[in-house]
Amino acid sequence: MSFNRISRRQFAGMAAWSALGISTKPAESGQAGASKEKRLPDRSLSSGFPGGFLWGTATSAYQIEGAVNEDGRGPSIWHRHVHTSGKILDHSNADVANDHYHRYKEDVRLMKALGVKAYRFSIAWPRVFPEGAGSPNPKGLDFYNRLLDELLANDIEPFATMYHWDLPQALQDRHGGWLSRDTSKAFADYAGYVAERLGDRVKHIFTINECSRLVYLGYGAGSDAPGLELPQPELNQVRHNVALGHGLAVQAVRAHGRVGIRVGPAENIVTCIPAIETPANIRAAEIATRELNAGYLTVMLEGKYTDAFLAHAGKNALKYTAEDLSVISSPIDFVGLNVYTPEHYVVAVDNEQGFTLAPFPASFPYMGSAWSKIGPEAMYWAPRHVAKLWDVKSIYITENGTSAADEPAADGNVYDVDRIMYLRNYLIHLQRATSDGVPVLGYFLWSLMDNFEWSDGFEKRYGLYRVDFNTQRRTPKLSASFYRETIERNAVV
Ligand code: PNW
Repeated sequence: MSFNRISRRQFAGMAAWSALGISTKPAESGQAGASKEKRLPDRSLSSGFPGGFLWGTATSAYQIEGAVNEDGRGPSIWHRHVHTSGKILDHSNADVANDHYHRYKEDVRLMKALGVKAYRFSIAWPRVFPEGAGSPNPKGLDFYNRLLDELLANDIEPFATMYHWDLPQALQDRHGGWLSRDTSKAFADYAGYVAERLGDRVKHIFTINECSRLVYLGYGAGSDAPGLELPQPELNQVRHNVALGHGLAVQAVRAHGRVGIRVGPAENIVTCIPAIETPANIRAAEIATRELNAGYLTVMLEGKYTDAFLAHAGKNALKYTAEDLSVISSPIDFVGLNVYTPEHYVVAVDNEQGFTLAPFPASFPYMGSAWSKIGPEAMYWAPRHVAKLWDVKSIYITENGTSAADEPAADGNVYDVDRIMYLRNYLIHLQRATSDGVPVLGYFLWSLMDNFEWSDGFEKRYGLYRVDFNTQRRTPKLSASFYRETIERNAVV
């Protein structure tokens, strides 16, 4: 029975690919024959990416898995938030979402059809420890065992994120979530446990996804779970505890994972772009990058808070020890960067801080989400600043992508040429970075498929595959073909 269901879906998927004029053969098996060679443009080598550049897609657990009550999973703060806060745009929840928990094999086939060689996913902490700490739930971990086996059988390398915002509700109830360093410690215990059990197959681990967003939107603005609006002193402490959780998890992964396991953060750095690329503006943008990321990447990589950051915190300054700072700055193997948008255009000025942030004109262009300004240069400057400021030798772009209106055309296809425009331009800047020697090793496109977009519910679509949430049917958008071609040629197309 399940065979019939799968093959029907598979067939539907294949039909959709061919409607878009794409061969359904997996890219890597399609050895370029003579006729195929002919249609390749005559590109100079400089337009390509380095050999071995890793192409991937990304998702996160709560946004796709569904099955929130299955196999002993405990509730998360997001489960509570969507069911009680009234803050989700379309009043939806992710109880089912993409039903990936049951359809993961089909979803791995979608990846395979794109030709990606890597997949970044997150592990749901409340599946593994339903109470956040204490007794583990082997059935919850088993889902990731099945997923890993399926990925590896398809030659797709797994990159696991330990925390993509779905904190076990029990830890929120017990000690206010990240307001307490008990949560930082529980996070490290969970990360060590997972590294020990999955480390035979997962070689790359990201600790926390976007510390800055979970702190600000979850505990400051209150739009994300747990929906709190804490005053500044507490918010500072939450931020510090999250950074501490990152550092403790780095240590736990090394202590419990196999020799050679690699670990680092996945941060949405505040990207500062030199408004005009003069040496003075470039220097000013570097200074701004260091200061505006002081509570996150800067302290993780330098082991200290900057003077300006501490002065700004003033009487709200946080409580921490020298030992905390050395934990937070535990050596990492790579930096993951989520790059979506240019936060600031910087101009050098002769003031105390050495820079000014240009105001955004009302005419500045945006993509589909309220915050998503279009600034492809962010994809060049974010990794370049990180490499230059902190001498980081390995960088992954852990997320990049966009929401778009994605209306199916009369023929049923989604011709998302705006998403393609966005991706092409960001990738041109990524290519500029790699050819300048910026050590970016791989790129994970957000997202494999449309999914639950947090407080925007299902109203914003980020996928290469369109998902009909009534039927769970996945259909490739035109951008899926764009990405597949890019991967196949290892060059921007
Ligand atoms: C990321 N910004 O969030 C998250 O990691 C994903 O879970 C999410 O689905 C994706 O991007 C798309 O939103 C961000 O304001 C949210 O710059 C906001 C920003 C950046 C990233």
